[in-house]
Amino acid sequence: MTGPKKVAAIHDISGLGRCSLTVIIPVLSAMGVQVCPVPTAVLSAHTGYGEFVMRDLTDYIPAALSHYKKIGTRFDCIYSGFLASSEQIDHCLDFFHSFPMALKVVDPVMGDNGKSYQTYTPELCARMSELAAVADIITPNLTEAAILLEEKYPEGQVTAASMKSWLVRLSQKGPKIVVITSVPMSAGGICTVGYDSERNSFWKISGEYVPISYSGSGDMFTSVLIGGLLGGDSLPIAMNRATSFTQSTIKTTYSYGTHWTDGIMFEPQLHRLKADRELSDYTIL
Ligand code: PXL
Repeated sequence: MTGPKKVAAIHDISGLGRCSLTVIIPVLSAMGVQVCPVPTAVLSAHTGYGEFVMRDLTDYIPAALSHYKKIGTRFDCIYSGFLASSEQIDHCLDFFHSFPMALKVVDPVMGDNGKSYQTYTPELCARMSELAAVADIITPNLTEAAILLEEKYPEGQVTAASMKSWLVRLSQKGPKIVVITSVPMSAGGICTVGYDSERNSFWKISGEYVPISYSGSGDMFTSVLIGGLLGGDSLPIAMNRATSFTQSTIKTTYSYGTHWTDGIMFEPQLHRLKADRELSDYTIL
């Protein structure tokens, strides 16, 4: 009766490289969720290209928020990701505080493979914990989890015990649910690990190792996770849905041999995210 769930997605839009809004909009739309993009920056290509042009939209975010508040917009979820300046932390906090009923999801986008992204200043990384503190759910990759905890990035494989301790320590910063992606576990494979602090339950989804890390994988994972949770999935089912879709699109991409900066070739598989049943089988009376 209420129509699709509505998500305000506070992320950049990058022309080349399939990440952030160019992944989030198609993925959530395919899952029957409406995306209201709140762009943090426009880039000709994501930062992994090394050379790109960028327009910072820091001023735009509070203006858009005022507009949405003025017209009484309601969001079911606020989902933040790649930010262009440390002031945007304050703007995201304003968004979260303005819609207290919305599910607050923070993907603390800061880096990958042990390194922070080119445009991320130490101040922006340091302030990311402020967003994590007000979130219901955070979805760092292993690099971002290490930055949030001020830990060294673990080279090589990690144990289940150390990941459990990281999950608990991250949730003690505020979020009820913590999901860490791209975790090379000593038991084998690349895993997604999750913790629900209210139930004190820990989950692990195992994935196969693929020797390339494509841009936008984290955006895809968190978007499918949100689509699943808004559709009623339990946490482990949403984690499973997000891990298996991301993994299978990564494997498709790998088979074509494209460069990692091109991102995940998800277009051929997008239909798999749609509802099982087409809901257009009515007539007008
Ligand atoms: O997927 C993370 C991401 C989002 N947006 C931009 C990026 C990256 C990672 O490189 O550069 C602009």
